[in-house]
Amino acid sequence: MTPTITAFAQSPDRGKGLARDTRIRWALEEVGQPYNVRLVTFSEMKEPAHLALHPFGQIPTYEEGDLTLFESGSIVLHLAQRHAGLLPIDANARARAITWMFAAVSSVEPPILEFANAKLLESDKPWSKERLPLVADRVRGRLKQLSARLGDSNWLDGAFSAGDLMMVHVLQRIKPSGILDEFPNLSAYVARAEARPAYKRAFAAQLAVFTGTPAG
Ligand code: GTB
Repeated sequence: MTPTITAFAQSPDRGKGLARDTRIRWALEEVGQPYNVRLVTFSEMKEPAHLALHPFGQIPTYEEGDLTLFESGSIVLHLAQRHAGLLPIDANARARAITWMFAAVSSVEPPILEFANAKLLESDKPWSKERLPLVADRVRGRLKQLSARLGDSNWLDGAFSAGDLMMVHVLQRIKPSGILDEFPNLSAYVARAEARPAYKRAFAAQLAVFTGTPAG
């Protein structure tokens, strides 16, 4: 059964691939699964039909037969567990790859989101100029640790995995700030992932929603 995901009808990032449906599209492309997309407006997301799928009225959601999921990490894990290509076979290596998925959403994404929100929602506040450097330094602190762990490896633990997919998508959100470039091995890591054909297909598909032209 072809799954259906939800995505922004009009993504605020104007097709830059930063909204979380891109993670799901990318995972689906990596495992070679076709999918349908239902586009939702901001007001539709808050209506009962969508709230039945997503308790917080957000995208993305995932529907496959009688299974409905929300939370991008859980959806990517579901795909990685059911299809080959995103998790190692070896049980310990698999557990480590899943650990990196959790690290992405619970250790790296929070300071990056704090920074994004500080820029987007607080820049008009009188204390913003003083606070933003502190928030940026918290991002740097976490990226420094991640950079040290990655070292000169291509991926976080052996072959590319769902852990890398989640981590790269989290890191992309901080790219426009220039902070990622302060860590050349992390910039190269993100660029390596963006060069994957599956990522390119996912990016093109979400961009096509914004431009209104079908992807390649
Ligand atoms: N923890 C959830 C998950 O991982 O799935 C978070 C889901 C989430 O934050 N969804 C956002 C949403 O639906 C879209 S992705 N927001 C609408 C709302 O809450 O009303 C977050 C996002 C939004 C915009 C940009 N951007 O413009 O760059 C990037 C990412």
